[in-house]
Amino acid sequence: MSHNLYSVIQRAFHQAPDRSLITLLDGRHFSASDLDRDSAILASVLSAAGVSAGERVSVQIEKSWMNVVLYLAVLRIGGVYLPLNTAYTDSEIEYFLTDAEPRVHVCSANRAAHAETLVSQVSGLTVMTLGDESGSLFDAFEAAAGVGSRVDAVVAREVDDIASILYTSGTTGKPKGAMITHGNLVSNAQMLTEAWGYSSTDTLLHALPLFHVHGLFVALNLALVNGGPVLLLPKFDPAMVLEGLPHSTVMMGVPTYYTRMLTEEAFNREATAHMRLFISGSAPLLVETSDAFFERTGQRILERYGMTETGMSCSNPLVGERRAGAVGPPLPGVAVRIIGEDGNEVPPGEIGALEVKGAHVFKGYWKLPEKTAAEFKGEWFITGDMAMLSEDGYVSIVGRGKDLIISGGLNIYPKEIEDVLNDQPGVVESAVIGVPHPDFGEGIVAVLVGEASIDMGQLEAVCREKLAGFKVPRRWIQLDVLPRNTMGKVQKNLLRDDYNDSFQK
Ligand code: MLC
Ligand code: AMP
Repeated sequence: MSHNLYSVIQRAFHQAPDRSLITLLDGRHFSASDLDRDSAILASVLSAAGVSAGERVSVQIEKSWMNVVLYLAVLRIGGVYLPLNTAYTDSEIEYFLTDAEPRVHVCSANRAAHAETLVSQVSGLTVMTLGDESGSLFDAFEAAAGVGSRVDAVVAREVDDIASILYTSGTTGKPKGAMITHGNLVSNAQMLTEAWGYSSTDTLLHALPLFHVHGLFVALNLALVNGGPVLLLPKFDPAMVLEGLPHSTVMMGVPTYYTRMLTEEAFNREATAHMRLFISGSAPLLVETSDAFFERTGQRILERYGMTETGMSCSNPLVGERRAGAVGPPLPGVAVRIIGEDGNEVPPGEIGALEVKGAHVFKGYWKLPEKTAAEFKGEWFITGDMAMLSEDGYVSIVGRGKDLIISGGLNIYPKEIEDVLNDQPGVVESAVIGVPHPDFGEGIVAVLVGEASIDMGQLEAVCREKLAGFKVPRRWIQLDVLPRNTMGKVQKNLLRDDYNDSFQK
């Protein structure tokens, strides 16, 4: 029996081939049999381009229905899908491609020239472009359709075979590719189906990007394995969400989506009356946002917790108390434990390091066995989050053991920005911190030590060139020295206290 995720999705497609599964706001829609056929056609194009089982296909494109088809096509030929944030700069892309060595890189037309320059560094690489029904990959798809070329067979995969690599930064060094298996994705989709009562009668309002775990593996996979329709928005936009709500039953988002919806007067009980479930994750949902949402709509957002390496681990219950400020009990099949500084489990009510275990935990970091080993204790994965368990089994995420900023649901590792800043002339050292931000949850502040003549505008320009826009600090501070403890470690907590109000209006 094949454990290819596509086989699971295909079973749902076959149950209702004519059901409209992807609908766009402009009225275009695609049935289950359209997706099955189109992914078989695109699979033939990818195979002809030399992609075979286990090989990577990296993808940096705007969200579109063809993006969904491409994802399915890579799965069905047993390839490894490697999505990349559209905000990543050319230098960030260069790192990912040289590290992952994809056979095919699919990008938007405006990024192709740079990607082509990497062909000499990545052996066997082919660059193809894809827009919304345009680009060389789309042309090849149409040509293949015209001559009836398709690969219908779904390549058999084992539970442990890699379906996807998602890069996640780290507190030290360069981003690491998390190897996510077919077994991980199938188990996550199954446990979320059970926990959230998801079925083919649900319509998912899909506003998230398709290049991270939340939009791809939580939202899209859940709908696809259930054969449930998706209203695919090109991006998060409050007006589009308001348009889609009366036709949907479930929405998923990062907390910023919900705080932004609350600024819309039209977002009220009537607008949300057709919805059965709003889900939040990727960053902490403030109790005040949860309460304001409840007051406005009469619905309590269901908060869940996960990460790239594990998919989803905990969720508030569908039926029962959705506790604001907590992420709920572990999902079915997931074990959690909270470890104190002495290495032993702490009792309920005490804070410790959160570790998780289960079929949803990834296989390891691409080409980095030592880093993988360092983050596991046997089968237990060390999440890097600090948490607390209540007497009745609810987990609360109370902080991070890792030096990480989460802005608008996107992870930013200060080390990556500090490395760029520390390389600049005149900068002696830097500390990058996250402080409360009314829209993004956390905003980035750069604190620098260096020559009096440092030009902050110039530093910002360098960051913009090297780093994705969401990683560029928005506030700049210069100090004579950074506060340090007796061990010589920079005391970021003191800096966070001092600059806590940087983004308050
Ligand atoms: C965009 N910008 C951001 C930002 N997103 N700045 C800080 N944080 C962010 N998240 C900046 C851009 O650089 C640009 O500035 C300006 O905002 C406008 O860009 P935009 O693209 O038009 O912004 P907008 O559409 O408003 O996007 C904001 C957002 C988006 C919140 C809608 O970031 C988003 O959809 N976030 C969700 C990310 C996500 O999928 N997270 C899940 C990860 S998975 P400038 O100056 O550069 O022009 C995960 C695991 C789990 O964490 O548990 O789910
Ligand atoms: P990523 O590495 O992008 O997958 O992000 C995973 C991280 O996001 C986790 O390790 C947590 O720090 C954070 N996170 C995800 N969901 C939540 C949540 N509901 N509450 C608090 N933090 C969360």
